[in-house]
Amino acid sequence: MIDLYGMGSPNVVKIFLALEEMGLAYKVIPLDVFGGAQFDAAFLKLNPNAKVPLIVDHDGPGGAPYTVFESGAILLYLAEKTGKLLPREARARSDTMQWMMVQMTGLGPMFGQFVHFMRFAPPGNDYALSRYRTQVRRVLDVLEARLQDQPYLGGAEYSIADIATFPWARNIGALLGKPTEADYPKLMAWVAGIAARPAVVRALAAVDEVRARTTAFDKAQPKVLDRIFGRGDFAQA
Ligand SMILES: N[C@@H](CCC(=O)N[C@@H](CS)C(=O)NCC(=O)O)C(=O)O
Repeated sequence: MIDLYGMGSPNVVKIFLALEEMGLAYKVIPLDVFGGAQFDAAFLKLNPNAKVPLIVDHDGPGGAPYTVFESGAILLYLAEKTGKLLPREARARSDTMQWMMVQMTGLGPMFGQFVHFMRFAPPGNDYALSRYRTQVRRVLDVLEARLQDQPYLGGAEYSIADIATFPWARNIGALLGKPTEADYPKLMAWVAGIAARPAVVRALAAVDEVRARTTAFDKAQPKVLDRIFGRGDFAQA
């Protein structure tokens, strides 16, 4: 059994998608990030970095419980554990990791900053909004080009590279406010194909349940938001 600590954010959605696709038994432990629960002492013992997703695998290496945080590390851990969603052949395996890292280091952080300045920052951030929107679109262009000649980001097979990217890519219409089918036809077809997978349908239903059990970002206390974003009383510079 695997405990999954999280809420409904894209980095957590990745792990729901992987657990469902791999057929692993898991229990969801809602962690109320916008209520500040990531700063509780008990959770900080599991993840000193105070973020979700996090898993505790009660049947970890050597049969002992094992804790893993960071969504990319969790995806790799689960893929190694099950032998699924990460090809064995050396080139395909490395390709898959490379495209997963494009999400981890590019699309995720750039999208995260874009959403921060769009939703959470005080007004007057035209430079930041333009910079992060441009960077998001640059990475999306790279993904669109990749999908011109490969069905999946890693190559021939559905993999953890797709799982890492889908939770962000499925929201680009809402976030970028543009006719995305025209801009990203291959990417949007890839999103639609993944959204139709039975494991993805189950995972997104489970995400809706955890979302209903945790505080929505727009209901968060100002102090909790200040702490998450390192501003106000929590600013260090
Ligand atoms: N690089 C981390 C990012 C995790 C992350 O930023 N998690 C957010 C929710 S999506 C969180 O827990 N934020 C709480 C905080 O920053 O206090 C990963 O991929 O797991």
